[in-house]
Amino acid sequence: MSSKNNSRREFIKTTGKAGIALGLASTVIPSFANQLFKNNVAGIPYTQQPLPYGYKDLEVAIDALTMEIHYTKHAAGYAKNLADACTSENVDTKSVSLESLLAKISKYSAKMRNNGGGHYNHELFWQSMTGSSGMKPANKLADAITKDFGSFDAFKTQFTDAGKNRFGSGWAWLIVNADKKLVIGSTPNQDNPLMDISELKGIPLLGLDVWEHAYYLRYQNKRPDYINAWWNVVNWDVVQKRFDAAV
Ligand code: MN3
Repeated sequence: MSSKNNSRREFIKTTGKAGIALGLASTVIPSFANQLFKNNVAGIPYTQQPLPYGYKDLEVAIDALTMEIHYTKHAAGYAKNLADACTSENVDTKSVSLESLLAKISKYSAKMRNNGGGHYNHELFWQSMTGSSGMKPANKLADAITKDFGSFDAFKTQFTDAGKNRFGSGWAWLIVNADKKLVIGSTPNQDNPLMDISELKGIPLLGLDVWEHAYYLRYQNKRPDYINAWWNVVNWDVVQKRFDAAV
């Protein structure tokens, strides 16, 4: 066969790959969400789940009264309003995962956006904390943190800054982006990186609530003190599982 044909074949192969790469850019969030399920990381259910610890168990970082009000009032409110929005906007919660709903949130109401995000973010937040304080990342996640941020301390500083500098209410995030890299960022209000309207896009591994309701009773205006204490209650086993599923 002539080399001309071969090079044409090469060309088709290459442009074909480029096309797939371009396609991935727009569908990366739903496929990442599906990836989580494939790897047996459970999606976040539409209903509020029991806390994996008691209200008092995170005292080293968050006081029991804040935990109780946060879980039974704020977060419960998001779950209830999400259920209402799903009813009025005809979302079949048995066939549509919360992750894929969030990936198309621009098609729904502001109520769905605020409460779908609010519910998802809080469920992830509760899961990502533990009463066994002082854990650290291990294995592949520890390696990736060192690779993408330089060191664990550099990562912590960058994440802490993302939370400190989020103006008003919102969340700081560690995510895996479309290139399977670890990225730190923040979102306003109850938005999150799964949402198609979010500037920061990827699979959330770890999220920190920096709304005042999350810390005001103990820390008042001192958000950085809350963030510094919060590092002691991060459940790195959970973050590791989400990382393993996302890459
Ligand atoms: Mn909150």
